[in-house]
Amino acid sequence: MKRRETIKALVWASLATTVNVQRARGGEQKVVDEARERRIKWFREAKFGMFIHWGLYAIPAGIWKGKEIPGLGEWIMFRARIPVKEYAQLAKQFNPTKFNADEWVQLAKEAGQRYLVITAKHHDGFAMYDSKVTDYDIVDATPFGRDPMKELSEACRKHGIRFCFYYSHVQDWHHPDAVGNDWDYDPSQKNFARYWEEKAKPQIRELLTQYGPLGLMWFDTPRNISYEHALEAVQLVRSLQPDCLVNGRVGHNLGDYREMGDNRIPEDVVEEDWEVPATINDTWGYKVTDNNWKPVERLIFNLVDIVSKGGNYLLNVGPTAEGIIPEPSVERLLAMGRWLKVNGEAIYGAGRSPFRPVNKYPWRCTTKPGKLFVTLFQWTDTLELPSIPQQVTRAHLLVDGTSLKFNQTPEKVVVRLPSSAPDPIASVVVLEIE
Ligand code: FHN
Repeated sequence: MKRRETIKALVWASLATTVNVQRARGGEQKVVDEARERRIKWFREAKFGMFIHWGLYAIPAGIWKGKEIPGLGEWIMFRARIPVKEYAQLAKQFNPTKFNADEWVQLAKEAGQRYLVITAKHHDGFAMYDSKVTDYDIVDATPFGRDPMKELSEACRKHGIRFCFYYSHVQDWHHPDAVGNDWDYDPSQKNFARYWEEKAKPQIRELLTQYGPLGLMWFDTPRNISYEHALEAVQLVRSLQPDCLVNGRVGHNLGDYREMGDNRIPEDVVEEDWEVPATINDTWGYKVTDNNWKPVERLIFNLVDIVSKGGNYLLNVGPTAEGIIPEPSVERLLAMGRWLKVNGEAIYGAGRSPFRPVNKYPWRCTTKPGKLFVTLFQWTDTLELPSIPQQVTRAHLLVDGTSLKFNQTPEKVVVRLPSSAPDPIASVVVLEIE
């Protein structure tokens, strides 16, 4: 067999059995890790999650002392160099009386999202849960006085959504020894190990022991964390919740899967397990001036594109200080959910496209044993696919099972399509193969 054919045969074979390896430090060592294989099963099936960035930054919502602060909403403390003492005053105003855990989780459910990751503590250092490690938390420092994480964890359990925490383990602009705040604290005087022992570790422990089983711990901005600290974070998770995944940004490739850059969808298939965190507008934390909402067509395309390349889509919402998820996000998520209700078979638990490079084609292909799901975003008379080594036995529309005529030659497969698109946004053609 020629080299190109061998590669192609391997690609098709990998659809049946994906060889998974654990990425170890530096990537030198590759071993199959059975425990990880078990842990990550749900994540491979889930494909679509809700990210929630919610914290004190939702109060200024991008405006400080009458001035719009450029950049991400949740970075306002850093961008405006707000002193710790001043920023901490926001807690006294934080009273999200419209917060309803059940409504948020129900929205995720209706959107077709299978897991929910929420900021327990972002870089501003404020704990959005009842922490005994500090009084700088939502229960002790705000008039609200409730623990929204408890309510969300219970709602998630009730609705069958995996509950997960985001925790900023390296940056903490409130703590004098953590990374990030050089306007209140002199970097040369910092002792990261002190922050790690007295805040980060005990808080990670709290999150792993107070909210029931977690789907994953989502760490962020590892910066120059030492190998030992990153390993300690992972070991803490492993010792307290062996089934809980750790995302790639814990540092030193020690996570269970790879985290892509924010809103960075790779050009082609990636053979590892991976996820892309993404925004619906531009910011993560609520920002009143950010109305750059992505159209639902783009969001659905992104979801299919990501799944066809082997990844998960973690799509963010930034609730207001009152506890409301902005309406433009709600509308879009509900539209995605409506699409998934009909076409979810092409997404949940689906595997990578055998047609590569993926970006060469206007459609996207996802796979299950014996089936290819081809999602078209522009409707045409015929769908032309490159050569498929197996015999195609049937082609039909996913929406209603209508059979489609097709012609298979060694070079290509041509499927004849009905005159109008079954779905105005994206329609799925199923090919059954031997
Ligand atoms: O700095 C954060 C940012 O605020 C946001 O939380 C994103 C989400 O992936 N992570 C960091 C930047 O990559």
